[in-house]
Amino acid sequence: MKAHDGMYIDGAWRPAAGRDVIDVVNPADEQVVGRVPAGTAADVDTAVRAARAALPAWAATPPAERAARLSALRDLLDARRDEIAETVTAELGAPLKFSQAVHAAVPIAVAGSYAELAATYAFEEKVGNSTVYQEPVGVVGAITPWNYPLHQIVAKVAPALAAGCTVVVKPAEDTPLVAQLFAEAVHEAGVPAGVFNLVTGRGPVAGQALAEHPGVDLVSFTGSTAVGRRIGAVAGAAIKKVALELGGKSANVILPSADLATAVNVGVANVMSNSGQTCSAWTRMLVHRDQYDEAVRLATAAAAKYGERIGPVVNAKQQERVLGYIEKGVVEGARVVAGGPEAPRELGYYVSPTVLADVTPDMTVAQEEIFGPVLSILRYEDEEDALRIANGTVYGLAGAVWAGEEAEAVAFARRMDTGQVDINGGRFNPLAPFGGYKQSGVGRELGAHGLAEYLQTKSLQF
Ligand code: TXE
Repeated sequence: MKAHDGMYIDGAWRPAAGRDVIDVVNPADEQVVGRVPAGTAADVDTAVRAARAALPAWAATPPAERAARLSALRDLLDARRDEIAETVTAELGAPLKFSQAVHAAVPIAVAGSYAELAATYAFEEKVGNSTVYQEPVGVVGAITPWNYPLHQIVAKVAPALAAGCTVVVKPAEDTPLVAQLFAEAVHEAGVPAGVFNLVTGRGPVAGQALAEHPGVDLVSFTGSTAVGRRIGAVAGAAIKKVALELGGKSANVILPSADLATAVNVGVANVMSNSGQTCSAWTRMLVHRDQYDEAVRLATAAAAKYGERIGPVVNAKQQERVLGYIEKGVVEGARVVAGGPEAPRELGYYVSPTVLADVTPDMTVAQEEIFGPVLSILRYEDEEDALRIANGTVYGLAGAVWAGEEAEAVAFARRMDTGQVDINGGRFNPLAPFGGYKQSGVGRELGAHGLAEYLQTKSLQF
């Protein structure tokens, strides 16, 4: 794969300050597919200075012009969608079809949505005898994970640019190649030098330096709860703004009136998608006790179909972690009805699509984020019990409710402590705000709510 051996800073590819490099490995066959520089605090500092210098002019650029750059960016990503899909497949191991349909298509849609929002958003409004302005927060430090590598970058950069902010991105170590491709597209789109900067590197070095840099006004982070907590603490101490999109343990609540087979099949597909590496995945399926055995039978059959179809997990560490969780589930009394804790292949970091039955709410597999193709099926007695179980984790990112009548599902969803719920399957909406209740995070991404994270409010009274 094509890889740059420098950092994209201030409108050009520049040599890294240090010599450390990161080998990018395809988790499907363990082959090295590229090599990028591992940035240090010095690279981060250069990038943040470039972003600061570019801020006044970009913040003063009319929203229509910012929209035009985003529109050009959307079109450039669209023109390179095959290359995006191939790159994500090479560094994440995702099947090519999935990379095309999701890893390439979703960020293009999100970039398009922000091109429109930048042009139409009310950056100025009258409230009584005041004029209220929405102004850019300033320099954004964006730290992104590997699970949806391009989407995670676009979901931060597009609203930040729409708002008039300038950005430094530190992408995940495992997936820096598509980040470099994105930097090329930003450049070709005519975004002025310094408005967008990319520093590849390791989390505890480059990521930490970015989060701690005094020239950064807002840290937008997506990743593990442990690192998010740390970033939140650093930002809190500096009274810096922060947006955190962290883990999830979302419930898929199948009410007795639902079409059981559809709910189970879609539920299994949701968890296996991207090999389970989705923070919003419906990893806990909640089924009424009278339908429990049938649901387990349906889920077992559904999981069997994914055997050869899903990709690996991202690296050896994640594979070990996911298999360890399955083992722990067994030790704590869960019953494996599909897959299991053995690695299915010699080569590549694969995990078998796994379904655990007889899972109870207190088990580790029902409480902690596994981030692999592992579904836990839990039994509930009645609706109140289902709600208690659904709300009974520290997380609150997403979820699903299935019922015969939409109104019944909506009434249940309104009582869930979670940021996003799909009703009878739902459909992806790039304008719908996405983010967590409780320990799933702070702030929202996507749509107008995502744009608002990058704005601060000023009022003038007359
Ligand atoms: O995450 P990290 P990891 C969850 C998921 C997964 C677990 C571990 O449960 O199993 O996290 O994944 C950067 N200062 N999610 O270890 O380390 C890092 O370089 C600043 C959920 O890969 O949090 C990368 O760019 N930055 C999730 C980013 O943080 C630091 C997506 C995320 O990596 C840093 C991914 C530090 N000290 C994992 N340490 C979601 N919410 O979607 C690391 N980073």
